[in-house]
Amino acid sequence: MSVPDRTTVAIVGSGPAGLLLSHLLVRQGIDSVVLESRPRERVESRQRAGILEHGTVDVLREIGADARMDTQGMPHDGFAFHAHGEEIRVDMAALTGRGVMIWAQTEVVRDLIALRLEQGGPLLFSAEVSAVEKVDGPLGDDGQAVVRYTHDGVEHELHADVVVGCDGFHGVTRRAIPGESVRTFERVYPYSWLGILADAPPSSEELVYARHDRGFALLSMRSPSVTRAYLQVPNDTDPSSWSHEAIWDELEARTALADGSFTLSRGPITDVSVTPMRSYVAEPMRSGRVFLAGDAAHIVPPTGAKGLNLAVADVQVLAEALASWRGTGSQELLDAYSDTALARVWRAEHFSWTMTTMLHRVPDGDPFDDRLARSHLRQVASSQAYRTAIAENYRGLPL
Ligand code: RFL
Ligand code: PHB
Repeated sequence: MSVPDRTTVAIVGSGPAGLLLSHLLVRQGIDSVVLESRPRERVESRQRAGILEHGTVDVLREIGADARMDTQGMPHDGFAFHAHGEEIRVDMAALTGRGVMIWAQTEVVRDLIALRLEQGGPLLFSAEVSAVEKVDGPLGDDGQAVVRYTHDGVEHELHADVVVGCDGFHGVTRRAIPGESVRTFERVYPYSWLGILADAPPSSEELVYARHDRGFALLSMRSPSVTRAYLQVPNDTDPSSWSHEAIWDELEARTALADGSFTLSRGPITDVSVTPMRSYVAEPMRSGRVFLAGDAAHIVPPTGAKGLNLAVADVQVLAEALASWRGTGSQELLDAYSDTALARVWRAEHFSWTMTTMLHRVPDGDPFDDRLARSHLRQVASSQAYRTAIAENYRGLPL
C-alpha cells in the first residue's frame, strides 16, 4: 500500500477508536493515514469487549459496518445481578426504551479494517510510531506535526495538520504531550479478572453479574455456542495456576441462586487470560496539534462495559469538530473537544467504579466496604428508580 508523507489527520493506532475515526473522516471528505504497530492478524484476534451501547450500534450502521452485526450480533434487552444468591433483573428496554448489542470487539475491528482496505486505506500494519514531534503550534497553514514511524525496517516521517493518538493506554502519543500540561487521575484495584472463552452455550439468555462471598463472576457470551466468562482473582494471578475444572467450579459457586434454579453449562475452555483493573484519566485530551481518544486518554475497569463505547463516543465528537474546522475554518468545536469528551468520560468512570465496587469483594478487605456493597445491591433490588439509573448508564447516555 502506498502511504503519503503528508495528510490532514495522522491517526496512531488501529483499535476501534482509530479505525472508526478514519471512517467518519472519509464521510466528511477529510483525508487521514492510520498507522498501526501490530500485524493485522494480531489486531483482529485480541479478545476484549463484548457489549455495544445502542449509540455505538447506530454509528456502525451509519458507516456501513452493520451487515454481520445485524445477522450475528445478539440484541439484549436486559441483564441480571446474582447478589449473594438472589436474582435482580435490570430490564433496560422496559426502563429506558433501548437495550445493548452483544457483538465482539474482534468482529467490529475485523469489519472496520475490511471496509477501510476496500476503500483503499491508507491503513498500514506493522508500522510502529516512535515519536510525535512539533506538537505545539497553531492548526492550518503555519506548520504541521511530525509522526516518526518504522515499517519493514525503514524509518519514515508523516507530516499532519492534526495527530490523533488512538494508540491505547501504552501508546506513545500521550507521552508527546508536555508533562506539565497534563493532569492524570488513577485508581488501581486490588483484584484482576481471569477471563475465559469456552465452547459452551450461554447458561442464560442474558448476562449475569454475580457478587458472592468468594468474589465477583460474570457470565457473558460471544454466540449461541460460545461462552465468555470472568472471575475475580488476586492481582498477578498466573492463568495456568487454574485448572479448567476449578474455573468452572468457581463460576458455578459464585453464580448459583439460593433456590437452586440456575444451572451453569460447561464445555471445553479454549482461551484463558488475566486482566488487571484500572481507572485512569488524562486531562486535557488535547495539546496543540495532538488530540487523544479512547484508551490513550482514559481507562475504565471492564465491569461497566464502557471502554470500547467511550472510545467510539470520543471519535464521534472529534470527527464532528474536525469537519466543522475544515468546513468553516472555525476551531470552536476543536477547542471544546476535551471538555465535551471528558464530561462523558467522567460519567463512565463513575459508573464503572460504582459497578466495580458494588460487585467485587476484597478477601480480608474492610468489612465496612462489604456492608456498603450489600446495602447498595439491596437498593438495586428494591428501587425501580435506582435500576433505571443503572440501565440508562449501561445502555449508554446520548452524545
Ligand atoms: P486499543 O483497542 O487498545 O487500540 C490501540 C491500538 O494502538 C496500537 N498502538 C500503536 N500503533 C502504532 N504505534 C504505536 N506506538 C502504538 N502503540 C499502540 C495498538 O497495537 C492497538 O491496536 O484502544 P482503543 O481503540 O482506544 O479502544 C479501546 C478498547 O479496546 C477498550 O476500551 C475495550 O476493549 C475495553 N473493554 C470493554 N469495553 C467495552 O466497551 N465493553 C466491554 O464489554 C469491554 N470489555 C474491555 C473488556 C477490555 C478488556 N481488556 C482486555 C482490557 C474486557 C476486557 C477483558
Ligand atoms: C464481555 O462480554 O467480554 C464483557 C461483557 C460485559 C462486561 C465486560 C466484558 O461488563
